[in-house]
This record gives sequence, C-alpha cells and structure tokens, in this order.
Amino acid sequence: MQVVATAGHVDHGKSTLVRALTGMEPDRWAEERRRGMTIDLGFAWTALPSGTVLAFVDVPGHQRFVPNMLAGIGPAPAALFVVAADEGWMPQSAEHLAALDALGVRHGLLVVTRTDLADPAAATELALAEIAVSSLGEVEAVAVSATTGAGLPELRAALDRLAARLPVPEPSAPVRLWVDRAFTIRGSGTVLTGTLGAGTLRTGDELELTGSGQRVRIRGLQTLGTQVSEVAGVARVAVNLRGVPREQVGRGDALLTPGRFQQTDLVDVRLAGDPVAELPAEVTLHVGSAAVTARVRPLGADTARLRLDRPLPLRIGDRALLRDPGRRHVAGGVTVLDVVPPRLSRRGAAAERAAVLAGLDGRPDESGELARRGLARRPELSRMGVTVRTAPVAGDWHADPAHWRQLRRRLVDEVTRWAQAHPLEPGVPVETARRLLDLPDRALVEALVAAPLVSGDGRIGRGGATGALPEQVARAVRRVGAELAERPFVAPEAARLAEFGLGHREIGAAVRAGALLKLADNVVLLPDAPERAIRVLAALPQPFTLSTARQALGTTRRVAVPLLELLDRRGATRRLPDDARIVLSGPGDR
Ligand SMILES: Nc1nc2c(ncn2[C@@H]2O[C@H](COP(=O)(O)OP(=O)(O)OP(=O)(O)O)[C@@H](O)[C@H]2O)c(=O)[nH]1
Ligand SMILES: [Mg+2]
Repeated sequence: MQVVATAGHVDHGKSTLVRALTGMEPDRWAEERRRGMTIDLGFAWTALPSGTVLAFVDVPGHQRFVPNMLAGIGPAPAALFVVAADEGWMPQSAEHLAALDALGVRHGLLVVTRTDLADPAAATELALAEIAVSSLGEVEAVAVSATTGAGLPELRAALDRLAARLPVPEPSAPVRLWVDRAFTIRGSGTVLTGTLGAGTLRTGDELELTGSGQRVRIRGLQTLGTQVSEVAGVARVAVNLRGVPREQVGRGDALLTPGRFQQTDLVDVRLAGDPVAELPAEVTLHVGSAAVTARVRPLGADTARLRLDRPLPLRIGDRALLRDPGRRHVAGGVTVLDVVPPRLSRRGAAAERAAVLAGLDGRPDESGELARRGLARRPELSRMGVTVRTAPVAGDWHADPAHWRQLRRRLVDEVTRWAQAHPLEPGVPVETARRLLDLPDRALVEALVAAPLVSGDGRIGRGGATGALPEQVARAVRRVGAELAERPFVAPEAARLAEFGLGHREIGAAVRAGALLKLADNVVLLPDAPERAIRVLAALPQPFTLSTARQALGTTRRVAVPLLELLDRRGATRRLPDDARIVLSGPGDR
C-alpha cells in the first residue's frame, strides 16, 4: 500500500476526483456535503491496475482549513496536486505547494481537472513551472475530467508509476503514528487512525502515547476496513487501544515505539524559507498531524531555537513547517538539528551555539553528538535518532574519545592533588572524585581508573609508593627507625608510638609510603625486618619452636607471633604439625 495526500485550491475538484477514483466518499461530514466543501480530512482507497493499493488522504482547500490540510500531508509521503483547468493557479495552490516544499515532500503528480470546462494547457504549464522549483521537482501531469471520466485511465496508470517510485520504508523502523482521528466504537473503546509512515504495528504491541506518556496496548488493528494482526508502513491504519479514554487522545498525538523518540519542547532547527530575523516571535509549528505554538529565538542567519507549547516526539532530521497564523502564511520549513539542546545561560552562549548549528545538517551522527556532548547514555542517543555503534565506556554510557582521555588526565591530576592535600588518606573516595570531575555517574569514575591510578575500597589512589610523607610523620618514622636500628624486632609499645605522634592514620600513611611494616595493630617494624629475621632464624637448628625464635630475635610474643605468621604467609618459613617451624629459603631468595 501507498498513501498520497491531495493538495490544491478550494473547489478545484480534489474530493470529486478521489470519489471518481475510489468510489468512496471522502467528505465524511453532513456539513461538508451540504456546503459542497471539504472541512476536514477524508479517507478513501482503490486498487491500481498493477494491484497496488493506493490510499488517499483528501484535504480541504479552503484557506480557513489549512491547519487540517497540514495534518493530512504531514505524515504522507506523496502528493496528488490538483489544479482546475478553468481557474488555474490560485492562492491556496501556492500555499499548499509552499507547505509541501517546506515539509520536503519529494514525490507527487499534477492533475489538471475540470478539463470539460476549459483547455488544460495554460493551467498545466504554469502549475508544472511552479511545482518544478519546489521539493517535488519535475512531476508528471495528467489532464482529467472527473465528470466525464476523461483521462482517468491515464491517471490510474500515472498513479501506479508514482507508487512504484515511492521509497519502501524499513518495516523494523521505530513507529511514530501521528493520530489524525480518534473516535469510540461501542464495545471496543477508543480507535485512533493515522498514516503509518514506517515500522510495523502488531496486535498486542505495547506503545507509548504522547502527552501522558502512558503505555498502551494494541487491542485491534485495521487497515482499509479490514481486521489484521500486523501492518507495516506505508499504510492507513486504525488502532483500537485498550484502556485509553477517548478524551485523552486526539489529532496531533502520536503512538510511539517506546524509548525511540525524544519528547521535547525545546529544539534547535535550520529554517529554509523566510529569513529567521523576519519570523514573528510566535509561530505555529506543524509536524506530522500536530500543530503547536512555538516561540522563536533566532540564533544564526538560518538557525533558531524553538520553545514549543507542549512536547512533541521529535528526532534529529525531522522536517516540520512554520506557519505565521496572523499573516496566514507558510513561513518556511525547518529541519530539526538538536532535540536535546544545551541551555544558553552564559554570556556568549547563543553565538557559540549558532556556530555549532552552522555545522550541523540534520543527519544523526554518533561521533558528532558525542563530540558535542562529551558523554551520553545510549537510550538518550537512540531517542535522538542516532544509531549507536561505539562500545560503552561504562554501563550504557558512551563517550567522545578525546573527552574521555581528557577526563582520565584530569582524574590523575585530581587524585595527585588530593593526595598532597590529604597525605594520610589512602586515596580519594570515588564519590569525591565524581564531584571533582563533575560527572553524572560513579560508574564513569571507576571506568576512568587506569595506570598509574588504582582503586579499591571505594577509593582511588596512585599505585605504588605514594611519595613523600608529611614532615611530621617522616620525623616520627625516623625516630622509630632509630630505635629499631639497634633492636630491630623490639616494636615500640603503643604508648611510645603515640608519644611520637604516630596514630592509626599516620601509621597507615607510613606503611603505604613503604616506610614502616605493620604486623598488627600498633605493632610496627622497619620494612626490612622479615629479611633480617630469616637470617637469624636460618642460623638456628631446624626445626625451631616459637620460644626459641622469640629468644633468638630478642623480642616478645607480641612481635614474634605475627612476624612468624607473616613469614609463613610469604613462604619463607613453614609451620609443622607440632607447631615448630623450619626456614624454607635463605635471605634474599624469596
Ligand atoms: N465540470 C466539472 N466539474 C467538476 C469536476 N471536478 C469537480 N467538479 C466540481 O467542482 C466543484 C468542487 O469540487 P470538489 O471536489 O468539492 O472540490 P475540492 O477541491 O474537493 O474542494 P475543497 O475540498 O473544498 O477544497 C464541485 O461542484 C464539483 O462537482 C470536473 O472534472 N468537471
Ligand atoms: Mg474537497
């Protein structure tokens, strides 16, 4: 199936043509039929000679109903441009063409109708010239009379050629179904209709409804009046939802694949059309079937920031249209450049932003987004429309490589500076480092730790000796060292250590600096004590008892017990079943 929207000036014969092609009535309302004028969107379909089914979204031509017209062409991939032979190019011909051009619609067909009333040559020539300079470019033209039926077979053939040229969208693409109608069916609940541009809908699927953000489940699905279990875009669809009150949804809402669209009320855009400086402060943004008021903040010559009255599900690269509702005039088309733009609070930020936007083209690009953001979470990137290909740096975080290297350098600097300011601490707490680097997640800090940094116990320090001890501690260590020089295994008593000013933290720092060896709480020796002990013990008759060792080392059980246990652990001695020990290795060859 393919979908085309009609376009053209009021009364030029759009609905009559759709009726003639499909045998269906596009004017759904009694009022429309009474007034002989389309007010709101109409829907009809037919099978073309090739078998391809073509659905029509018939739009109103009257100037008052341009917003309805835009809701119809917004999600449609192609246009059937209708011009009456007897009237020729008219104001809403021009406005509808401007709208199609602003939205970047690239496929279409010109139909010059009412050829029973006038020669189509002049109208055709002018219309083709106007259309040629729009996004539609060169199109085929067909002359018809819906009244006599002349030209209709040629039109059907031309529609077949058009349908064959239309791109076939990815069935696996995320769904964004813009709602153009909502109604209730007794016993079934709320039904939404729309033009499905891409992706696949299945009964039972869970989708996200814009506005409330509510998760909803598809209870029933129809296309072209037939119940189906699955339908892929492009298609006209009617979706029956479970548990959604009718008042909660309407035109301009959308049904979304969860997590794949950024609902945003702030977007940076590039404008094609009127110069940004000439835009009124408030415009209406039309995208899909939605229309919202937007406040314009010009940034560059053709770029601006739009603050929307309500959030819309947008992605990078989306096309939208700006209309000046006061002057009833299509002000231009916009391409969405950023759906999560940075705040512009600093002085000069707007000019900087304009420079950034000047380099963007609306194509989602992972490395560019990461370069501008430094860090981003994967779900955030996919909601922008970015396909994520790089490996995460931590969890679902992705980083710009240069930014990541810089963070790593900064972490080394911060850890070094912090160690100097807190010489007795075993390293920076991870949370402190996170705040120092202003990172959003501790997992990022942990992922940044690499040589020469090491982490453990929730702290980050430099590996190896931590360098200079504070002078006070160094002096105390020297005094302990002087005492131990003479009697290397007589560890100073706790009171003596306290006298020197060596508390828990100071001892910890001295041990990390490699200046002391800690055997147990408040039991410290010089770092070479184990080597010296082995030398003494190796000279004893083997095996030897704890008591013999204690005497040979000239110390007490307070030192001898943990020292021998340390030697056991290091494999320098072995404890035998009877509690005696033997020396396994000589000094130096451990
Ligand atoms: N003679 C003749 N009259 C036509 C032809 N096509 C449409 N008309 C008449 O033109 C008038 C307008 O036709 P519509 O189909 O309602 O026009 P429309 O473009 O849908 O109008 P809006 O939806 O209001 O913009 C009607 O009176 C039609 O009968 C045609 O090929 N020949
Ligand atoms: Mg009509």
